Amino acid sequence: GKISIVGAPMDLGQLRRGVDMGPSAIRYAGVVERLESLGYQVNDLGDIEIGRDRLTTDPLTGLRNLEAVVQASTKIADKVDKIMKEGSFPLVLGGDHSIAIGTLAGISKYFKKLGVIWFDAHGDLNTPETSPSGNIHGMPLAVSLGLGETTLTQICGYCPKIQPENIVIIGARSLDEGEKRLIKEKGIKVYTMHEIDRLGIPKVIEGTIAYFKDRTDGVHLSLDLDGLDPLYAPGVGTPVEGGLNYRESHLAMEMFFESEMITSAEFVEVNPILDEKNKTGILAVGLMASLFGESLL
Ligand code: DIR
Ligand code: MN
Ligand code: MN
Ligand code: MN
Repeated sequence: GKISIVGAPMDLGQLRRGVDMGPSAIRYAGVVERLESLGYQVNDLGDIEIGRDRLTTDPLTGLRNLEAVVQASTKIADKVDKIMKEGSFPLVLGGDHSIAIGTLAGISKYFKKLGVIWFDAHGDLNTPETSPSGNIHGMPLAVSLGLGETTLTQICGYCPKIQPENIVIIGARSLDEGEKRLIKEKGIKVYTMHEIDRLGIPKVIEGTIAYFKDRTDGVHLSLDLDGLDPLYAPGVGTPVEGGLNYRESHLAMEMFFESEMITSAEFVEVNPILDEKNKTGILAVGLMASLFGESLL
């Protein structure tokens, strides 16, 4: 198979500096060689250009760096669209999670019913009305559902990108009040850490795969490294205690590989400035290897 890697050095969706170096950290951890060793033809397309004009707050919506995020999202979408057209697997490296707005905009038109796995401590389901921060990285799942700021929901000229019944959130443990309301209102499937603790990760991933089986024709994996416990992924901007451990996360990736269901992926929020000797970048590459079939034997 063919994998096309694209870096999205985005840091405008939140306030911490350094997450724009995420793609470099992941490349330095050897992503290309690791995936090539599994037999893939890997094409690294380099980084998308992200505008540098920060610290603007949209007066109407309170959103930070809105203009620049809209422009970058459009570029990400165009790049991912090209990759899809060529029949290659898009693997996007973040960058903060606002890049998912562009990724999903580029991908979803290739599917009738695209499924999305949102692996994250957070729901990223805020709108300008419910956001406690004004940070767009807390909004990409809502935006993809067509909720919130129009210039974001209308990227690529169509809206919505996904349907609420085709989403599974895994690892949630820090949901804002407005996000909880939206989850209940739309009936979004969520495995919080509570369900993960009760069921165990094998049942959770089997449940996710079974849920997608008949209702989707492709599945995008959007993996925020803060879904893992900060013990294993310290290099993230908004760490939350009580996350998935190392083997649970790898097992999830291994089971997704076995399902043959995943059609695109992104790994986000790697921040080398907050990291310990690139631990989180190295972890991300290991998880990608498991997702693409690296086995223990
Ligand atoms: C919070 C944090 N829910 C917000 N979100 C984060 O600002 O909307 N998402 N960190 O990854
Ligand atoms: Mn996130
Ligand atoms: Mn998160
Ligand atoms: Mn985050």
